Amino acid sequence: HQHAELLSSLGSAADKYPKPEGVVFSYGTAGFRTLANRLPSVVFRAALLAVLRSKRLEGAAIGIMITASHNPEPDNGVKLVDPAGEMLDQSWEAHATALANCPSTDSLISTFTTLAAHLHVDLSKPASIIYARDTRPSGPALIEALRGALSVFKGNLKVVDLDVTTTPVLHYVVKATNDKSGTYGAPTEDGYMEKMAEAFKVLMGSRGPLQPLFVDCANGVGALGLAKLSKHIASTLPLTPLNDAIGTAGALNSQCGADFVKTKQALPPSIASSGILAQDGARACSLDGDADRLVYYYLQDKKKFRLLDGDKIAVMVAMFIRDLLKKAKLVEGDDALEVGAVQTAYANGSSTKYLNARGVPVRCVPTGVKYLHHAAQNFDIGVYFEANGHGTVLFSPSTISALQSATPHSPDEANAIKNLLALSNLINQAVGDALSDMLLVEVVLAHRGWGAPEWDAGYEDLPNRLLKVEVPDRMMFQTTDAERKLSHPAGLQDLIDDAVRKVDMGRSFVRPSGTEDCVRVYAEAKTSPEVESLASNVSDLVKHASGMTSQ
Ligand code: G16
Repeated sequence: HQHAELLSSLGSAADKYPKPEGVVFSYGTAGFRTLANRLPSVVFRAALLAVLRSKRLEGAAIGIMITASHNPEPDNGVKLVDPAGEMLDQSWEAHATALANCPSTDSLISTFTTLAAHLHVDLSKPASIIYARDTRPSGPALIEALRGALSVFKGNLKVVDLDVTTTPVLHYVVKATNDKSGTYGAPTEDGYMEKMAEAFKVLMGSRGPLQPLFVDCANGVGALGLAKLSKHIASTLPLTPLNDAIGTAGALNSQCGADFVKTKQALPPSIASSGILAQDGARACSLDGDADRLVYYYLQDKKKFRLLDGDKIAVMVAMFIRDLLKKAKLVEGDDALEVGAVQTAYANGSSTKYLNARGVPVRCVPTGVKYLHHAAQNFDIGVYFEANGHGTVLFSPSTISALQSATPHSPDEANAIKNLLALSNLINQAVGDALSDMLLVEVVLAHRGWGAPEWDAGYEDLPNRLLKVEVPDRMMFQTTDAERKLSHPAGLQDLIDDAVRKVDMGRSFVRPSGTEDCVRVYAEAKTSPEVESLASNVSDLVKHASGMTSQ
């Protein structure tokens, strides 16, 4: 009887959010992402799945984030967060896709019922949902659709609305809410800021105040997070927000933000024209639209743009942590702890070579935080960053216990252990966070006594180019070998290999984007002219294979 009532109220609620005709949805690299006006039904159905998952997991809190991160303002998206603060378990992505594509309310109800049975979900169990959105103008309407779905479950559902906040804050709150030990931190945005600020103070000790840091907020929700964080740490690290116009229509991610800087390999025009980076020792960083990506940059000799991307962050952080482990006498013998790095095919060849040469093991996985995160969990301390600035550092539970119970034999050892533990509190253990990563970078620079140029001097990036090619059907491009090779269309990989062989130190790969309707082409080579020609040749091959050109 109860179930019949539930399904009937589900039917009436779902009628308000019909699936648009002629669109096929797919749970991609970071959930569903497309034009916002296509998404109300998708958000409604994603919320249904979140409730099923929570019920299946004995009422553990599941997160729902409404964001399209780096995508243009007219887009939006929805993704689900698992109880440990990680991305939705991959085996459930297909269920999200199935619900999203049901053509009618009837088929939605029957798919929902089938899924509940197949997944052994007891619908009478309690559930708990935590949700948030970024600053996109389309957010409130999508939140309405989300609430429409949650309203179906009435009293048996606990709901926390975090309102407008960053993606990493949502992940943190989900993790902290489900943390039975009660040691991870208070499950609120304030709790998160306090936890980070406290760890930052321990790590900085008597260092600072530092020179002000310019922070490009991509005109997105990071501006709000930055202002909150700033209250806690401004006396040590003064932060100057740039591109923080969250209320200006069309401004989000436009000509600014981490994706713009990384892809264009240039300053946001607003920063270039302001001249602020010509000051002595000036450094700046860019967040993306939901503040989970970070890249740094500065002007060499006050003129030349130099990018310090996710690879540069990974290398600096991995070497810093390894040095702390050495100081703590934890790199040899039975107690040895290993630092490893996880990258994707986009990692600059020079960064991989640098890490390999210094004995840091490196694994390559497909694009997407979900893949990097899981691979990083196989190391005692796993440093994972995508070149585009997504990343974090994971400390395994046994590493934390080993650090907590280690007996130092000197003040230096004690200090190193204290700093390693503080790092595990500073760095978001659920997902990469631009703000947490920014504090991490500043801590390492302060400990090393470096400015941006000294950090940059570690290795020289191979010239590289990332292009987008809009094709009629991006799904005809299928990859293998952690996206480094194409398996389909047949024969295309051989042509790419031929193009690569024509340039010195060449490398190139092609993959369909999981967040935008395009194919991405990456190329690197010894010189800029060679990389430009390689990228353009491979793009031409892609267009030809798509039937867009005749030769
Ligand atoms: C998302 C994912 C990232 C990925 C990026 C681009 O980032 O979380 O792991 O690198 O999309 O993916 P693709 O090349 O498949 O479009 P964000 O910042 O947009 O959430």
